[in-house]
Amino acid sequence: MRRLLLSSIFVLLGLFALCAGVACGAGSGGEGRGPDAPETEPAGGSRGEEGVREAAGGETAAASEPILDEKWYEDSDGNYVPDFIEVANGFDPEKNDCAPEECPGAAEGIDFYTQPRNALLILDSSGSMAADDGTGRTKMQAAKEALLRYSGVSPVLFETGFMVFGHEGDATEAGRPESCEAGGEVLSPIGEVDSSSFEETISRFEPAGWTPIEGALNEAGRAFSGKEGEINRVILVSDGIETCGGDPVAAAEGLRRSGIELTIDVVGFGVPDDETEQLRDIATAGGGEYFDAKTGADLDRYFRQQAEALSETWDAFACELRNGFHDTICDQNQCNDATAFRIPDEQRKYEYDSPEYRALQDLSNRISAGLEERQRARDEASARANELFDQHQRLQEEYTSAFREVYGGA
Ligand SMILES: [Ca+2]
Repeated sequence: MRRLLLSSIFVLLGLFALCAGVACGAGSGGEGRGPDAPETEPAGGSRGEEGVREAAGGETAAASEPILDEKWYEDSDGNYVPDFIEVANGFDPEKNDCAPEECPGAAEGIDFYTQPRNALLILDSSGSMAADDGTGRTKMQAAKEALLRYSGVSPVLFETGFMVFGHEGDATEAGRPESCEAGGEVLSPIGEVDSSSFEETISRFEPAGWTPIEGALNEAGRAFSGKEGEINRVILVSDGIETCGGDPVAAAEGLRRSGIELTIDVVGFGVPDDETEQLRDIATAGGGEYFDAKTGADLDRYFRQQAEALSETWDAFACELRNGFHDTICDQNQCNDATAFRIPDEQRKYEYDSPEYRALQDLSNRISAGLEERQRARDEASARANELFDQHQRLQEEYTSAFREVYGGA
């Protein structure tokens, strides 16, 4: 449905783009742009009253009294359409009524289609993950199931990697050195997680030792080597705080400063209330968010939300497309009304080619030229949006199919 709607918007955008070049110029008293119509804006980008006064008066007005009534020169918002015409049409002359809608997240949304995207999933395999998740499964079983489902979608959205920590040694004091020194181990380098092999990957470890979060984050930095400047994210799942004496908050800060430009989201899985603070601090230091998963079902819900993130990206992007649509019609209407009706009506009061007639013609040309200039900018944006739309459609098809297979209806 969404796709259909957006396709329609693109068709409409194309139609309006066609109209824009024709309608607004053709109505200007039967004349096209005059030989002395300004081709560009006044130097210095002056678009206020002085700019219009100069334009409307033409060369003859440069050193003399304005030719037309004062109201024809009042243009508070600098779009060349006189204020009184805007008011008559229900527009606010003080501001650009055709300004784009705010689109929070649109820049990130567009980045999503134009930049390489990488994600590293990091899972705690410390001994406490053998505890019950509240539903008769171990926390590890619940975590593996949630990750396995997510691995069916994640590779469509990100080049995905997987790391485990706490999986060596055991949870005794004797097993601590081995567990802590092992730090994090990348079992699937970034780009190598795929739905067909991930089940085998996560069968290779079981809950074992301590919790070397700092070691894992340091290893994560190496896993992103060569991906500087791309979209990089870490999702760290842990059921407790650092127990190997490291400083994971400092490690997260270090990663943020390393030039990799990654974000670290942290999921606390069945973490006691008095232990969530450090995990929250890691997320904050990593420029990411903390999510508290009390149960395995919460954890699965979290990863499902991550899998749904493409929809949010798309919403921001669609907002940008609506802008082009809205803006075109709004601007076009203002231009048409002035150049096809108001100005020709006024011109009929004067002799053809009289100073007043020419001043009005110059104003009409200026309004049309302003619209054309804005239209050119929009055409460029529209071409760009078309390109992104194609990319989006390809990704969307793959994503929808993967999401349905894993989570059911999208
Ligand atoms: Ca105006």
